[in-house]
Amino acid sequence: MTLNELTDHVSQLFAKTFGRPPRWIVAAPGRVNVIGEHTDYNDGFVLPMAIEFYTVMAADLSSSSSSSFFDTLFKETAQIEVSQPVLRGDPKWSNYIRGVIAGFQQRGEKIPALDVLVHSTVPLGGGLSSSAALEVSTATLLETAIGKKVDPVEKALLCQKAEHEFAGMPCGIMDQFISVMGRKNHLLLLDCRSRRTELVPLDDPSVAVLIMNTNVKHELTGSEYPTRRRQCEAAAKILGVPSLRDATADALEAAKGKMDPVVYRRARHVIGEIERTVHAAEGVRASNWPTVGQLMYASHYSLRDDYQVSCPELDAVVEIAKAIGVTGGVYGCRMTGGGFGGCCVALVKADAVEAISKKIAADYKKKIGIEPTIFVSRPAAGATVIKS
Ligand code: GAF
Repeated sequence: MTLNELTDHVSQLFAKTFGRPPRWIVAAPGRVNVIGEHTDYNDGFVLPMAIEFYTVMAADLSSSSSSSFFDTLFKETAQIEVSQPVLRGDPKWSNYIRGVIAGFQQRGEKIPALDVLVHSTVPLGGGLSSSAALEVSTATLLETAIGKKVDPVEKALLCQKAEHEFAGMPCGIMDQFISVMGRKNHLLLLDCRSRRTELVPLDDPSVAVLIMNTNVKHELTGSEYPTRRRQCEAAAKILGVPSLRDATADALEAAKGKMDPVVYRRARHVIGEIERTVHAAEGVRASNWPTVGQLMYASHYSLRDDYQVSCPELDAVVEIAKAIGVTGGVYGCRMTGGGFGGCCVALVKADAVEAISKKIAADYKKKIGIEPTIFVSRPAAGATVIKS
C-alpha cells in the first residue's frame, strides 16, 4: 500500500470511528538499520534508513476534556487527560504516546484534547522501530495541532526521553532520529556523539534492500539491553575513555588482561562495528556493493559471537543468504535492530529479489518450521504532515 492509499484508508477509518472527517493526518516511518548495531549508546555511528511502513495518525479537536487515541491493532481506546500533567498509565501501548505528550507539556506547551485514530503498518516486535514510529507520529501530530514546529534534533530527543521514562527502555538515539530525519532514497549516517547527520544516497536501481522478519521475538531484549549498556560502560571505564567511541582496537588488546572476558568481547564488537559503519558509508557512496555486503556479514558474526544478541532464527536467515551468495544476487546480510529475533536486512541485486525471497522463505521454513515475512523497501521519507 502506498502512503497515499494508506492515508485514504486511515481517513476513512477515522470518519467511521468518530463520525466526521479528520482535520489532520500525519505519518512517521519505521526503520531498518543497514549497519552500526549497538553503537548509538556508545557515541558511535549508525547507518539506518526509514522504511515504507508507517504509523499514521488521523485527528481532530475533541469536544471532551481528555484525548481519545483509538488504536486499530489493539482495537482499544486510550483516554488521556491532557488538562493536567500526563503520567504513565493504561493501556500499556499508550505510554509511548503519554511520554511524548508529557515531553511537550514540559516544554510549556498546552496540549488540546484530541480525537485520534492510530493505524500502523510497522510490524510490532519486528525490530523495525514500531515504538519510535508511534512516538514520532505523536510528536508530529502535536506539532501540527499546536501550530509550532520543534527543532528536529529536539523532537527526536523528546521521543527518546519518552521511551526511557514512560516505556522503561534505555534506548539510544538511532530509531527516533531516523523516523524524524529519514529522506527518500537516502541512508542516514548519524554520528551519535555530535548528532551530526549526513544523507548518503541509495538510489542505484540495480540494488534493493530486502527485509526478512523471522517472526520470532525472544523475551530477552528487555533485560539484555541494559546489561549490554552497562558492560560497554565498564569497558570504557577500564580503558579510561568517556565512551567506546574513543577506544581503539589496539588499546583494547593492551587492556585485555584487566577485563572480564565478556566485557572484552562486548567492547570488541562495538569498536569494530563503529569502524565497519564508517567504511560501509564509504562503500555506499562509491556504490561498492560487494564491500558493503562483506561488512554486513562481519557485523552479523560480531553481533552473534561477541555481542551475543543474535538467535538461531536470525543466524539461519544469514546462513541461507550467504549460501545464495553474490552469484545468486546477495551482497550481504545481517540481523538488524536490538536482536533476539525480529528482522534481518540484506543488500541484494534488484533483479534477483523474487528468486532470493522464494529461496530464503523455503529454506527458512524447512529449517525453523515457520514462515518468514519478506519485503523490499526503498529508503523512505521521515515524519510527514499529510493533511494540516
Ligand atoms: C534498539 C534501540 F532502540 C536503538 O537505540 C539501538 O541501540 C538498537 O536497538 C541497536 O542498535 O533498536
